[in-house]
Amino acid sequence: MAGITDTAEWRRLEDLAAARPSMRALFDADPVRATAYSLEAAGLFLDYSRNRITDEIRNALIALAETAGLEDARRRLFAGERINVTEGRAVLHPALRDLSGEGFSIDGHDISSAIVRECAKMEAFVSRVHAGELRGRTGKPLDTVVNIGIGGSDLGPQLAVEALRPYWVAGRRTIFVSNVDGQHLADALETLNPDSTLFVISSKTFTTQETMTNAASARNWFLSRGGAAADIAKHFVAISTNQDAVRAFGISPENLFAFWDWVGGRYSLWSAIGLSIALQAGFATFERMLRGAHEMDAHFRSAPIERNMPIMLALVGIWNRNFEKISAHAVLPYDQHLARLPAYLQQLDMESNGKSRRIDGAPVDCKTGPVIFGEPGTNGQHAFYQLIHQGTDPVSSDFIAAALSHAPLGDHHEKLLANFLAQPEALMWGRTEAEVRVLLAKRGDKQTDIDSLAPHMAFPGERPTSSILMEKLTPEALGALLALYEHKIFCQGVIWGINSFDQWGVELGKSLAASILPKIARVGEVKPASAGHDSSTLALLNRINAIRRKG
Ligand code: G6Q
Repeated sequence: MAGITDTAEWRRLEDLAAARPSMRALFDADPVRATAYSLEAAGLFLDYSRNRITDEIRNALIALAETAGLEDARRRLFAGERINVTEGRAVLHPALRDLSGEGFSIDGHDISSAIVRECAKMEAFVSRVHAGELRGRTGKPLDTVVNIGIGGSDLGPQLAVEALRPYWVAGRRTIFVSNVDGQHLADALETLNPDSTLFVISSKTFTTQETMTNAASARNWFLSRGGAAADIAKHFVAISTNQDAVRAFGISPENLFAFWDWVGGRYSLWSAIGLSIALQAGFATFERMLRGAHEMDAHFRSAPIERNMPIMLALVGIWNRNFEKISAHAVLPYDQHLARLPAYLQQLDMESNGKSRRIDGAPVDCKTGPVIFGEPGTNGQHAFYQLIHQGTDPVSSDFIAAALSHAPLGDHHEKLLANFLAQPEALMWGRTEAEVRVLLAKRGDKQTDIDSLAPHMAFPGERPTSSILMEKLTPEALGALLALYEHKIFCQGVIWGINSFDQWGVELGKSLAASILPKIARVGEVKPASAGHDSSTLALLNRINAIRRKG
């Protein structure tokens, strides 16, 4: 099967890239460029004008998407076809946010009614906890939730809980425990009262080592603090697709919230995995987030390519990755409540598109997903932005902000927004050495100082950025933003010809440590020298065991 790089559209883009004008030139030539290169959808505004894209390049990118069969792939996704071919699964997270409860099926079997049923179960549970109808073993209200999960069963709920802080139900708190490092759970347990804590064990498979270890330790802690086995039902619930494993853990079916194999882990915050979100911010808030995502789904499904926000964001990414040859992409939310967005998108993007095989098993013929990193603005400005401005490898970036703040404190938000606007401008225009010399002369520097400083203070510019603006970080805006990125990543996967929905690298991680675990000594235990590993692993293992022997 021919790859995407064999197409005339790809070659055309390579030709266009070789002669692409600078951004400075594009902005100088067109005073309304920002209008022509921006879009609005589902309460979000996207300005992608600060990329080295001309009308011709944009048309060629659209042609590339058409050649790659993007519209048909989108249809197949929403039709519930088993597009995750290596796992034989459909990919229907959009069905979870269709509150009308209609229209989604797999192989002719309706799935929407099961979604509606599970949603109603979640809603009833959340309202009974909030009303104090469901209480702990001693009759105390359950005011604290500990979400035990990892990866997709942790990052999404954690991001949303933080992002929705202004909507929190008074008097409630949620703690996330993910790492198998016992310190993570121990730190959380230190702050907990077992009588008022609800443990939410979130695991699609209910076999993940970290989650099962943390869940078992949490249960032991609960039992050692006066809880009886019969009290487990009041303090532990599970969210999983694996009913048998949940039952074997000791959680009854009434306390199990189900989801399905067609919900990928990193796309699961819209399912019952969002229970922690609803418990912290209210079910109505959770529903508003679903509604925002649904609005983006509806836009993605129907808007023509050139007006389609996820597709255009994907095409800009393809341009930067494959034709500008940029291998790192920064996610820069100018919003403290979106502090976990970079980590969330790191998983969503790198786990989905960090692939080097095409769907048909052949090696890919082009670069795929970039390295994603980021921190909230303005913090990042005082740290890694230096490399984005003046490093040897160009980096592309997404700047994200809300025009209105939930915390209108003094002039903080104006200052935040000023930075949100200033950085992309500086990254694009840069500053020539001649401009620096004028600046330094104006401030009265000596000629010798000007000569030595000017090269250091010059910036190359031409660093591509896209800006995403929302009115306010509402549940709807959050939902739309996350759905925007989900669809963007899907579109890029289609163009690169890869399966964005499997994760064999993660599966490897899940099995690798298992063979080494029995060889690690418990503190004070003498373990004979181990074999069967390379000399590096062996030396480290023996050193670890020697230290642990001494205790
Ligand atoms: C997500 C990945 C991965 C997964 C975790 C947790 O798409 O598959 O991050 O979410 O490994 O898996 P469980 O939910 O099965 O515990």
